[in-house]
Amino acid sequence: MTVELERLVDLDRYPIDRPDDPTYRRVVDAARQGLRSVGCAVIQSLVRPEAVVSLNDEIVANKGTTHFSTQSMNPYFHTEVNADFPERHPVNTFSERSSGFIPGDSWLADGPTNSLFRSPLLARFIADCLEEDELHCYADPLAGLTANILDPGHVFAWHFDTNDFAVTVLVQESDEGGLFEYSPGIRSAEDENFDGIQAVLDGGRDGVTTLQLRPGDLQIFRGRHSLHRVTRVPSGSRPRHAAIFAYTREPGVIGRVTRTRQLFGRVLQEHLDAEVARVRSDALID
Ligand SMILES: O=C(O)CCC(=O)C(=O)O
Ligand SMILES: [Fe+2]
Repeated sequence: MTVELERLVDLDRYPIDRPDDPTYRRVVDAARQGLRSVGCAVIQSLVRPEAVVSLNDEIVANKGTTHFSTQSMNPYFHTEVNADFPERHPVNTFSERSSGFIPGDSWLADGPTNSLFRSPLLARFIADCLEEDELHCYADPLAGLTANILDPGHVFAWHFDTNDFAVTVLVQESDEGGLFEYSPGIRSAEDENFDGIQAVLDGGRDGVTTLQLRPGDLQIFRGRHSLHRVTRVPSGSRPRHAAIFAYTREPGVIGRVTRTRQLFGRVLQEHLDAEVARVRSDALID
């Protein structure tokens, strides 16, 4: 028995089960506005406070399965110098990513986190916000449903996502730091904008926004074109926990072997098989 949606989501405030309700339209219109203008929408307190506690309990229970890793990476998740590019260039600018991911195969099939992620009503609502006909849960068995764990001292470097959209629920905020920052639409499928990216990597704040997120907020984010990071959680702070729900336009999309190993420390047979016949949606360097 999965957890019922009404126990997880405040359906009076957010009637995602009733798309004809005027409130539904208002919420979707506001989200579309945010996504069109800055590639980001926050649905505040979508998750009920009691459910936030359940989600956090589940994260704490699964925390032992977290794959923590520290690496120095460029915004494209590469860790090696590329001699085809100059030294001072985003491809050759590396910074620290130190966080951990609870992998997709850790969650109970019918626990609160999976129940929310796999709710067809939530997927339709998110598709509506993104002006997509339909969205599918990212089929990657490890990266589809994850939690990003930033323990004290951790930081998540500036990067672009390789999946089209990400949906995040902040479950536990850190006492300090752990802030989500982004530079909306800094690149596009046609323009890598390496100069603009380099400026942000060098500490420039032009075009950079810090998001005010509270536990229970649902964030819909187009991370393919918007450079983003999570700032360092200082030592002595509570850890930052965020559940990450990944969706794709096409069904059956699986992540790359190298990237999967980087984030989870292992791959499954599905990843090896998918490497042969992979679905790609654009020609960006990664
Ligand atoms: O933890 C977050 O809020 C987002 C982290 C992130 O950008 C990612 O996992 O790609
Ligand atoms: Fe990201």
